[in-house]
Amino acid sequence: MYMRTDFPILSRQVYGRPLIYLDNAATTQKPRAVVDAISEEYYNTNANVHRGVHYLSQQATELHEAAREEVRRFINARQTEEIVFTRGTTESLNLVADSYGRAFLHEGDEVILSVMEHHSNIVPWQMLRDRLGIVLRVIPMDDDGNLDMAAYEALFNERTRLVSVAHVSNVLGTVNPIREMARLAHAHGAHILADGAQSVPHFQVDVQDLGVDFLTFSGHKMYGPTGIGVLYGRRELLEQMPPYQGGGEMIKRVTFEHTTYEELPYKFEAGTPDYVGSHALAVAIQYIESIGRDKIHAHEQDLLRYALEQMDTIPGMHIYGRAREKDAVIAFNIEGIHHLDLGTLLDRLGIAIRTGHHCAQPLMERCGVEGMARASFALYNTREEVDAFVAGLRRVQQMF
Ligand code: C6P
Repeated sequence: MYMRTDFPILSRQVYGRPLIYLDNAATTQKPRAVVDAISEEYYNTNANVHRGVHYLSQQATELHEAAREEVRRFINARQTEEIVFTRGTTESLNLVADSYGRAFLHEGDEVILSVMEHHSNIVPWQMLRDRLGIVLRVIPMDDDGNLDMAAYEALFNERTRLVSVAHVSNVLGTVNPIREMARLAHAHGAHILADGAQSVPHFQVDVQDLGVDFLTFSGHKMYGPTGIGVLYGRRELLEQMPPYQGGGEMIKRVTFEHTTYEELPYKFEAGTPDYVGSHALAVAIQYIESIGRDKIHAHEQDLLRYALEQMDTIPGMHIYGRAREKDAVIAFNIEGIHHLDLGTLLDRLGIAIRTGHHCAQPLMERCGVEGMARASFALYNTREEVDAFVAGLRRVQQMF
C-alpha cells in the first residue's frame, strides 16, 4: 500500500517468487532515502565527530547532533541531553541495568519485570542480581496476554526501586498500559523503564505523556539502520548515574590519577559514535513522519484484523495473544505442524516469517510451548500479502 517502491528489496524474488516480508518485528526493510543517506554521508561528509576543527568534522558533528534533536522531538523528550545514542535496545537496557544499578540499587532492592519480556530485558537484570543481590519480581498475565494489573500492584513493597517492562510484546503484540503502570510505579516511589523496541516503530510514543523515566528502542526496527539505538532517560536520573563504559568522547580531563567525565549525554557515549547511523535514523524518522504515525498505525491495525479474521478460520490454529490492545504481531502454531517446518515451507513460497522462541523463553514456558511461528507487519505490507500468507498456511497444512 504505502510507497512500496520506496523499498527496493520488496521487489526482489526468492525461490522465483515475489518476496512477502512478514518478519518486521525482527527488523524492518529500509527505504531508499535511508540507504542513500548512508552512502551520501560516506561519500561526501565522512569525518569523526566532536574532534576536528576541520570542515568535514564540523559538518558530520552537525548532522549527528541534529539527529539527536530529531529523536528528542520524535518522542517528545524535554531536552536533547536526555537522548543517549547506543547500539540498540539491548545496549540501552544493559546501560541502565549497569549504571542505574550502581547508582540506585543495593542488596535486597527489588526490580519488577513481566512474564512477556524479551531476554534483553531479563538477562541484564539477572546479571545484576548475581552481582548485587537484588530481587526480581515478575508480573503474570492472563491467557489472552493482558498483564495482571492487580498482581502488578501487589508486587510493590518498600524495597521496590524500578519497574522495567516491554511497552509492546514482540510475541503477543500486547500493548501494555504503560501510562497507568508508570502512575502506579511513581505512587510507590519507584522508577519505570519502558522497552519501546516494538512500540516506537508503530505508533506515537510520547515520554512525557506516558510519564516514563527511561525508554529504549532500536533504529533497525523502525526503517533505520542496524547498529544505532536510543536510550531516553530523565535528566535528573541520568545525572546521578555513573558512566557505563570508559574511553574517548566521554571525558573532560584524564590524568593517570583521576578522570572527570563529560556532561550529558556524552558521559554515556564512550568511543566514536555511529554518527552515520544516527543521521540515517533521523532520515528514517522523517520518512515515518512524511507518511504519518497515525496513518501507519491505522494501516497496520487493519492488516492485523484482516489477518486474524482469516487465520481464525484455519482448523487447528492457535493464536497466542488476544490482548485488549494488540499491535500488528501474530504468534501462532497449527496443530500437528512444527513451527520450524511451517516457517521453512512458507519460505519456499517466498513468505518470510520468524519461528522459534523469539528471545522470550519464559513466555514460551508460560504458554506451554517450545516455540511459535510469528508474522509481523510494517507500513508497506498489503492485504494481498495477507491473502497470500493465509493461502500459504492452508497449502502447508494440506502437506501434513
Ligand atoms: N526483538 C524479534 O524478532 P535489539 O536486538 O537490541 O535491536 O532489540 C532487542 C529487543 C528488545 N526488546 C524487544 C521487545 C524486542 O522485540 C527486541 C528485539 C527481535 O522479536 C529480535 S530478537
